[in-house]
Amino acid sequence: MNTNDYIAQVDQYSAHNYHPLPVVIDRGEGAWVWDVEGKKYLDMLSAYSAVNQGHRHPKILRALSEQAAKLTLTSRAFHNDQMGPFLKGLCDVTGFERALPMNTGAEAVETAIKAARKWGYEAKGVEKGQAEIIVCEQNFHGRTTTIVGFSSDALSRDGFGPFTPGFRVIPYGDSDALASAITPETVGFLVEPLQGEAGVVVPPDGYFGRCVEICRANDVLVINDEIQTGLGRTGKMFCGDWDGHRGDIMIVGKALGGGVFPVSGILSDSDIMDVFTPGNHGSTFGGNPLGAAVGRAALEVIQEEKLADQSNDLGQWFMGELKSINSPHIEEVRGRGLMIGVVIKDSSGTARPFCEALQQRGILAKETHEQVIRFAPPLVIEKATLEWALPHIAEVVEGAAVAVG
Ligand code: IF1
Repeated sequence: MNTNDYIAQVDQYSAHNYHPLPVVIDRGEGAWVWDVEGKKYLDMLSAYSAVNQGHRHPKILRALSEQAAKLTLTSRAFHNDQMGPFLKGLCDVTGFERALPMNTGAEAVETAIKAARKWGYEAKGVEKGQAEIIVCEQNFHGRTTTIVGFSSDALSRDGFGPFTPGFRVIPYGDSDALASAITPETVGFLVEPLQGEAGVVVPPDGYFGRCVEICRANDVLVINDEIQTGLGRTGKMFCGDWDGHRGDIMIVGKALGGGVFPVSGILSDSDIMDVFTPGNHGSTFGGNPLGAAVGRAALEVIQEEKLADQSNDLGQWFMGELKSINSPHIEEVRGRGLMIGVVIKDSSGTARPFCEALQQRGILAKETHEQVIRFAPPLVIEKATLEWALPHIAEVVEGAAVAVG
């Protein structure tokens, strides 16, 4: 079978819930992937920052195969020998007292919402059923009906109601709006310290820190969604570290699974985590030994290879190079570390044709929200690789607005 055969098969048998680039990948190594015709591509998406450590990192694969040879799943009805060491490592890295392991990011976000609500009733004294959580416009926290219910993106929410009550939406980046929105029923503020899906939206300097102070002053929990921004992506171990804060509940996922297994979770201290008691929350796979072994290796790789520093140093240089491209189509280049967005002017059409042109040159980048080309390569990428990519990116964005396919 060739590329078209695979795409036709997916077209026939899959739900049409994505519009992928017309490329069929069958191998990955580090920052590179190959298609079924053997063509090599630079991966500038990293599966939306779930492959920070690079494709098939040897240490992570070794952890996967060695654990798979012993034990993969027990459920939490029994203990296993991998979860404790994994959660200790996660608490050591994040500075929180406790962790609750889940699998996907959305599951971890839902877990954080439940924790904040229960804490609101039991610790803050909010009237049962009245808890409110503040979220931001253009948020992306996952695809469950509760989560899309507070999305401001019509595509994510239309047709999936009725939705869960108890959420209030405020503008992103405006800490005064947060202060004004808090009521006695507010139990939490759920926020991305840098918005990914919204198009790599960087808030004003100090925004996250100001929000932490406002929430602390009002007995409101900061629920910090680091699923995409965490684990080195923005040039610090966690994006909140740019403001010196990690929130009261921190949510992690994506790269925690090292690009080989879904691993997510929430971190907090005991005064919050103790709202969970035996039987009132859980999941079949959460804390499974295979994911735990992979999660330990995934964390070790990020620390041992200093991927946060690499992301910061390479990201600063790369963003500077992108900003120096003289293109009639670029509105703005923004981001932090190796989480970068190139905003295409409306007058130049959408970002999609530019991504298709990049694909022709062996670079896989994905548009987000129509106008933004997202550049988020694995953090193990070498500077020489980015130096190779830059002239290709420059030619694509300097050229005539690429014909709409
Ligand atoms: C899709 C977006 C990115 C996330 C943040 C929670 C989750 C995500 C900050 C949920 C997941 C993924 C989901 C995937 C594409 C991708 C995405 F475009 F959807 F928004 F990265 F920007 N918090 N983001 O970014 O984690 O349940 O997926 O494990 O749904 O298309 P998940």
